[in-house]
Amino acid sequence: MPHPWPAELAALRRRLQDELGARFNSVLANLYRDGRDAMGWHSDDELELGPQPLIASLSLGAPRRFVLRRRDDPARKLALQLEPGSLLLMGGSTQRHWKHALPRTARPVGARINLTFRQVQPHPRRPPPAAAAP
Ligand SMILES: O=C(O)CCC(=O)C(=O)O
Repeated sequence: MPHPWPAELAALRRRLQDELGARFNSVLANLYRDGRDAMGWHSDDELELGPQPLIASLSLGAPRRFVLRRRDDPARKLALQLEPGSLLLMGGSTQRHWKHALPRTARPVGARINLTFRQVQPHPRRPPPAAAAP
């Protein structure tokens, strides 16, 4: 259920839009209370995000490790430490080719909030079905 933009989030959105020259009409907030809260492997590849979504991911609170792995070769991995105040941009075909996750950690870590700004298309078009062979 969509909510109106609170003033603080609206201000952040304006700043991101100005800096990045992009539009965002939704923000998803994740709260990780401690190292036991985590996000499993996934791609943000929902139809309503379009084929090449730009996702602007702002980290607040405790630093956490963020990992990516290729969908076609899961042994190919990248790891980033997301520091408080950092902005991670995922654009182009990142979601098509990579999955990402925020793993659990046994280290004692405090709470973290992650805000991901996205542009959701209200009436996404499905790609046309592949043409049948003659
Ligand atoms: O908390 C993070 O940095 C990851 C969040 C995430 O993967 C998502 O919202 O899709």
